[in-house]
Amino acid sequence: MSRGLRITDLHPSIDDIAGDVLRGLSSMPKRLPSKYFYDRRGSELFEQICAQPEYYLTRTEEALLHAAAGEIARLAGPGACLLELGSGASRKVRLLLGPLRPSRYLGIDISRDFLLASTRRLAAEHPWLEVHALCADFSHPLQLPTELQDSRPLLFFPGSSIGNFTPGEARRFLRNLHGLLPEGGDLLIGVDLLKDVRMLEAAYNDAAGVTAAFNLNLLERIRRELDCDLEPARFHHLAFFNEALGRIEMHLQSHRPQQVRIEDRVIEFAEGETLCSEISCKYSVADFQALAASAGFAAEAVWTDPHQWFSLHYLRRQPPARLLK
Ligand code: AVI
Repeated sequence: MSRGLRITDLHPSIDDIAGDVLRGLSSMPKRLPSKYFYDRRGSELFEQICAQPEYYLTRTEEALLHAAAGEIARLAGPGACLLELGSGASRKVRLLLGPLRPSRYLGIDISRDFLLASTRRLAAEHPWLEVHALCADFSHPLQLPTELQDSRPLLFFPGSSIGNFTPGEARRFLRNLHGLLPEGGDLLIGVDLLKDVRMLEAAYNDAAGVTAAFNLNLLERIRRELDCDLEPARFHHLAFFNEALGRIEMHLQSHRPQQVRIEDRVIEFAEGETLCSEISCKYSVADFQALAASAGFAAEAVWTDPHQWFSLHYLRRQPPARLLK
């Protein structure tokens, strides 16, 4: 008998999306928040990206999780409450459930339909597990459902999604997680590492064009959900490594001069002008540990693959007194 699924829905409203899009497109240089990639189609395309031969991140992190699951279970102890940020298809967490035997699982994602489908599947496949779903934009401070507030949590944030924040934003985000976790709460986080530029750029320019479709789907979503005359076909995908900032940048580049009406505003694009749709920061192990320490998390363990492509960090929340100002 499945223990069923408990759902909390805090999906962003159309007004939130319109406000964010207009703010981003009115700024110089133009940008859009990458969290809006993940409508149903975007989440499906992201799953396809993860299977592309050039996108080494997913398979490398999964191999690390597989190898480290026993040690992770030992560090977390039995009966923890496993919370997953950006749970998507809840695939990676399956590698932990057997060894960890958590008392509860909470999947947190901004993509509502995708979250509900994947947590329903997880609940049906693991009848012994209490499964919760929280649809929320976790780039804002989170509140856990009340029934989970008294359990000992292990927060799982895989995929190097922390790289989609600037280092300053990442520090603020980690501080928010520090505030969310009780004393002794732990954080298991996947972080992509700096490496050869050609390999990094290939991962965001796959030969099958899936990343390009994922990037352009952001415009498709805006065209569909907001009152506007945006034409995705007038833009193309661009991804490159910014050496100075140690990050991949994804942009959408306008083929020609154009005016786009969104709600009651007109946005002008020059020929070749780009809007930045995502950054993906890459770290060294030491730099990431220093960032985590500045947000109140101490390194308990770190695993890397033999090529040093990807890292998995087990961090322990420190008491607030040790937080650096
Ligand atoms: C979710 N995030 C960690 C992915 C990344 O690699 O930054 C999103 C992505 N964008 C293009 N490909 C994958």
